[in-house]
Amino acid sequence: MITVHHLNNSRSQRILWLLEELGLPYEIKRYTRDPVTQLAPPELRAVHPLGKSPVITDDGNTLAESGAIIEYIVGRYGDGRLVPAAGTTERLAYTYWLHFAEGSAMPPLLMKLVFDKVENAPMPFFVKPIARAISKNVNSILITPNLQRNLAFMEGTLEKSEWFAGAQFTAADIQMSFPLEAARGRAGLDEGRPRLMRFLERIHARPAYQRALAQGGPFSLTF
Ligand SMILES: N[C@@H](CCC(=O)N[C@@H](CS)C(=O)NCC(=O)O)C(=O)O
Repeated sequence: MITVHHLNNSRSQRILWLLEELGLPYEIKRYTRDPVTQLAPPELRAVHPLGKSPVITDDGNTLAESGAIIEYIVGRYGDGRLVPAAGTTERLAYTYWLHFAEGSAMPPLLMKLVFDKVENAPMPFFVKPIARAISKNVNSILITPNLQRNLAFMEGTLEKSEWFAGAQFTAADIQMSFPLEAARGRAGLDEGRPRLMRFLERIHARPAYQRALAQGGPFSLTF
């Protein structure tokens, strides 16, 4: 049986959702973020040296990295579900978006989170203007342009097809959900990108998404 090492309000929510979509049995071992730092507790490092979520254990295997976990579950237990057939253009798109989510979409979102925290962190009054100026610069030169380009690119993709890898819902959509939830929660994704907003509505309406929420606990990427 697959064990999902689940950190509350985190990327492991995607793995619960995938398992619910596939109707596979699993058990959850729960970990709670530090309420101040939001970091994972040290117990997660006993499962995998990096101590990040998600991690799964299954049949003697310990796997980290959402994309690798998704490939493992879909490849081993999916019976061809949630992945386009090999050799198709949809499969190429599937692989691309599976990697894009963590490789390209998440870095500017994470940078935004960090620099927003720097700007609002308690610090001596004479340091604040310097911290604000650095954060403003990084935001305007690096973070915002990359975020906006990524959002425009994703919006453009969903103008051409209903899901990221074509007409069918796939595990790449599950992987793409996290950066889009994060962009909605803390990086200004709004009705200016209607296709991305409809994507979020469609995934939220899926019964398996709802079942995964009930299993995983409150999920809100606004911090
Ligand atoms: N690229 C990795 C990122 C893993 C990651 O950063 N997970 C976050 C949760 S969303 C985490 O464990 N944060 C707590 C910490 O860094 O201590 C993946 O997709 O699995």
